Amino acid sequence: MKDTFYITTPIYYPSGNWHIGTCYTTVICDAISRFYRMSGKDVFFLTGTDEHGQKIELKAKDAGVTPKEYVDKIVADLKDIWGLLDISYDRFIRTTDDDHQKTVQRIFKKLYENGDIYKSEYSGWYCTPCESFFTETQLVDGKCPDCGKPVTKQKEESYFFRLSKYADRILELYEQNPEFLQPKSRMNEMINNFIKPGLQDLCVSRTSIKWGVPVDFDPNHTVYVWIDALSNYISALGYLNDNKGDLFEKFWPADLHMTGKEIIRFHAIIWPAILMALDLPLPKKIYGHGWLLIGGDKLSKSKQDKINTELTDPKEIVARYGSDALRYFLLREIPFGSDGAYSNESLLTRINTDLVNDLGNLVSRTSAMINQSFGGVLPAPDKKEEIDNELIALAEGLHQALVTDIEQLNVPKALQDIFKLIGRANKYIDETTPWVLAKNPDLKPRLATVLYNLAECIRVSAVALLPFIPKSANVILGYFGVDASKASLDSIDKFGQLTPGTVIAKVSPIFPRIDVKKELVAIDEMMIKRHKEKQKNTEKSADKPVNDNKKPQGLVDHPEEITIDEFFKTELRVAKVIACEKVEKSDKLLKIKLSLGYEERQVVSGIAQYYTPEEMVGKKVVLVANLKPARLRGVDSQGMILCAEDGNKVSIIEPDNSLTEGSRIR
Ligand code: ME8
Repeated sequence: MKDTFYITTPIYYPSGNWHIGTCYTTVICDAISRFYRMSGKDVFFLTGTDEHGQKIELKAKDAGVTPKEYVDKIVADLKDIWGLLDISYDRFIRTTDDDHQKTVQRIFKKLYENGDIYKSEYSGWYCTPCESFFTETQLVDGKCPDCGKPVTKQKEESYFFRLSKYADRILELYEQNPEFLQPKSRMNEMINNFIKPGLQDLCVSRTSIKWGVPVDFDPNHTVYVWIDALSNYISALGYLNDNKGDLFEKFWPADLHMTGKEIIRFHAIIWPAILMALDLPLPKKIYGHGWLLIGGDKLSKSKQDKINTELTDPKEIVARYGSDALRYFLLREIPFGSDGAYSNESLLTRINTDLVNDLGNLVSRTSAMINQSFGGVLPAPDKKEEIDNELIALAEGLHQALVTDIEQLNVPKALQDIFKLIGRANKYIDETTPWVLAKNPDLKPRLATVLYNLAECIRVSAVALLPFIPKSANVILGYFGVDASKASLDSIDKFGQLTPGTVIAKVSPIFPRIDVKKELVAIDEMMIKRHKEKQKNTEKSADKPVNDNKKPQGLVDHPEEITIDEFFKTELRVAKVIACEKVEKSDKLLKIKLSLGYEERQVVSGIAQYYTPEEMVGKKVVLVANLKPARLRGVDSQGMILCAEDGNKVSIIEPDNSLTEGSRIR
């Protein structure tokens, strides 16, 4: 029987637009799954969505649809994204799936019958309009954090899970299995911040939330979030299910639960305690990875609306650069276990440097030379030289290096190791100078050896790349006559597997080169335009005039009328430019430092084509001082400078120079 490997992602909340942070965990799990499948293991890769709870209930209400209708749409979108990114999951579980809900009810009942769940009272701050409980720390100025209305102290009958009972066993688990929770630092965090201060029993049902799995023996109660969500890892395998096959026996315990670091506590404390209470084996490893950051902040569903010129929509990135470019970036750029920064520039640079220059060039140069010198037919190698042995040794050692990297879950290191071979092969071209060999017919046997070795390096690298960038690796192998669907990792243990005589077509560029400077400008313009349109639309829908046909008519497109109070919402102030420079790699943007007298501000303005930094310094300008902060090309902007636009001319509005900095303009 094959070795098995069971790997899971968190199940995601379908509560907003998907972004590349969500893709990060799933792409890593996909690469690991593919790697182990290619190593001959029987892999089960689970991902899915966590669809219950109050947040979804409220969002659906706002959208005027049922919770199920609301999540169906967002879940379908996530499945589309997984399709685009070639995610090879074995099951996509939804907590609204019937079999999952049945299992959750049975788990709840079993825990109740065992005495691990008991009925008591939950006490907290209740907001009547939102029908929600909040803890003391969740309140904002003592009021509801959602609607800002007053809250009252209330009690609700609830079921509780005896988490406190399991504290010692969890500590024992950590001691006996130092590999259980990784990276290692996370274990100390769990012990010192949560277990040592004392675990509290956990509230696991609510009567105030209806969108959830009903407790079947007490239907006033709904199973509350974490028992529902965490159970997906066993319900997906058919645990406590009438129609279960052999998946649970085959794959449980999980080999790896991969999660973001913010939900490690639930996976490393609550989940093991639930499993202990159910008398089930514990997962072998839990890994809490770091976050994808934009401008220092965690990329999240709720922050996506902030004005920003970074691309965060996976569909858009895939449409512009292809799925493998995004997969490669996520797998390679972010140091595993730590946080990593995302910017358009880092994405484009990574694509150009590694995929276009290193990999793309190696493949196109080699195929072009085989076409030029051997009519597109792979020649048989002749005698080996010392330099060949070094290259071959590196290629033959790659598989083992990757096994270690993936065992340690160090995916970026695995890619570094593959690109070490690709880099070495490119250097081998420079050292062996095949274009010189091609000029001398006596050196044809040597040329054949060099080109054969290069083709072999491409085969080895492309097979090794299949788990990470499956589409492109597949295409490259196709050019070299290898059937990727049958390629195993063992096939790269031995150099010299390509058959001489194989026809090798001239490769068209696998990854088109990107003009980074131009592309960054294009993205900035597109994103700024999009934000403006969005703003316009929200303004329009928020404040529809009662009598639309009273709008002034004429050649100029007049915006809607506003009241004086609305106008005064805009805080306009006189500001003095105290420093100014161009935003790096942008033709249009200036970074301007302003003094308001009482404070300094930094503003990014698209006026570089009309004013030089030198011209700007010393000018008095009108600043929109209460504009939401934005990030343009990775630079923070805290306001906007007023300009007049006249055809192609743009001119700054300059208040009288004698006006004091910070003066209010009305
Ligand atoms: O927490 N960088 O769902 P969720 C890296 N339903 N990873 C990120 C990320 C970022 N900026 N943003 C999100 C939940 N993620 C619960 C989980 S599991 C039983 C229940 C990834 O939609 C990361 O894996 O908030 C994180 O843990 C997960 O999305 C959180 O997704």
